[in-house]
Amino acid sequence: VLVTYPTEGDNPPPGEITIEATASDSDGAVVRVEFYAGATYLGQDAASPYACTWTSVPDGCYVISAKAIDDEGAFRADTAEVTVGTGCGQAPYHGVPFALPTRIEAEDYDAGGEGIAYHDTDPGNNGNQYRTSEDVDVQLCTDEGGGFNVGWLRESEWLEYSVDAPGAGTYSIEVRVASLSAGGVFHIEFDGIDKTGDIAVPVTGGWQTWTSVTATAALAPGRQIMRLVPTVEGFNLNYMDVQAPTDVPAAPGPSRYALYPCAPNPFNPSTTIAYDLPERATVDLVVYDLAGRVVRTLVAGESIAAGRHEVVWNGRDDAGRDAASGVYFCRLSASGHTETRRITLIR
Ligand SMILES: [Ca+2]
Ligand SMILES: [Ca+2]
Ligand SMILES: [Ca+2]
Repeated sequence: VLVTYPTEGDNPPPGEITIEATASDSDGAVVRVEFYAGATYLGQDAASPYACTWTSVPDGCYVISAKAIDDEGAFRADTAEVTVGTGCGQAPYHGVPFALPTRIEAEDYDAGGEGIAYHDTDPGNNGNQYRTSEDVDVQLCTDEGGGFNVGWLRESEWLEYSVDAPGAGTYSIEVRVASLSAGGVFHIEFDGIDKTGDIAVPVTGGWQTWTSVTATAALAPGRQIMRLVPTVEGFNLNYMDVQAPTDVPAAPGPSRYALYPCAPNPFNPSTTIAYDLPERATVDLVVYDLAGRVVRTLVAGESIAAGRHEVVWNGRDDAGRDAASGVYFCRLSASGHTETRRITLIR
């Protein structure tokens, strides 16, 4: 059995689609052909030419299959991946965004097609390599590591890549380029903002004579779209090596002294006491009983750096004995600031 329409790479408009298939059986007869979109049964046909009308098909990406069943109940199936209308939109080529830092191969631009994941000025792939049903021009690459590169990059074209930055920071990007005689200029946008400024490509003397140019981009954390934009044509593009940021900003520290409620509370056998210091301070953290007697000294006059700190109280006194069930007070004293929290120990 063979799906004859639509076939792999076809792009029918949404609405009504008549799926066609041919089928034959060398030692018997084809009883019927069943048609599916993914796991959804669409219909069947008992006579050649085998066809099935699929109605009200929305834009999307589908795996269409035809299953031929013979007079002995045996079956064979054929499938075709089909994009209907605008397809399923922009998506990472490998299914998940590039997790930075990583190498992004130029030819692994997002799926989704012309005007969505890329813009290319001439139909078809001039290099006829790798993604041959799309318009981005990809050819074999003889740079170290081989693979493919994007060529025939024209002004006004662009390529998009879904990326995921683990944190904010200034990322260094090393871009692998080659240029026979003209050089060129490009920049890289993230979520629509030019983050690199113009990057000049030097003349390397050959379309497969490669060099690296480096730029930096201050990125926000999270998933975003990276877009490479040639503004002066004349170069080939192999990959973008995005490197880990060297200036990861420190998380902002606490702005004031604070002693947080112990957790858990009530507790048994232990509870965690957290406190904030906005600056380095001399800290005392002491547990008292209801009569005001010291039960346990957790921190005794230590100089402690700014930040969030945690101390665990295991319910024992300074002599290592289990404290009795009851209510206790935990007091933080740090550079003149004091704060007290109530804790209940249940035996
Ligand atoms: Ca093209
Ligand atoms: Ca092109
Ligand atoms: Ca490449």
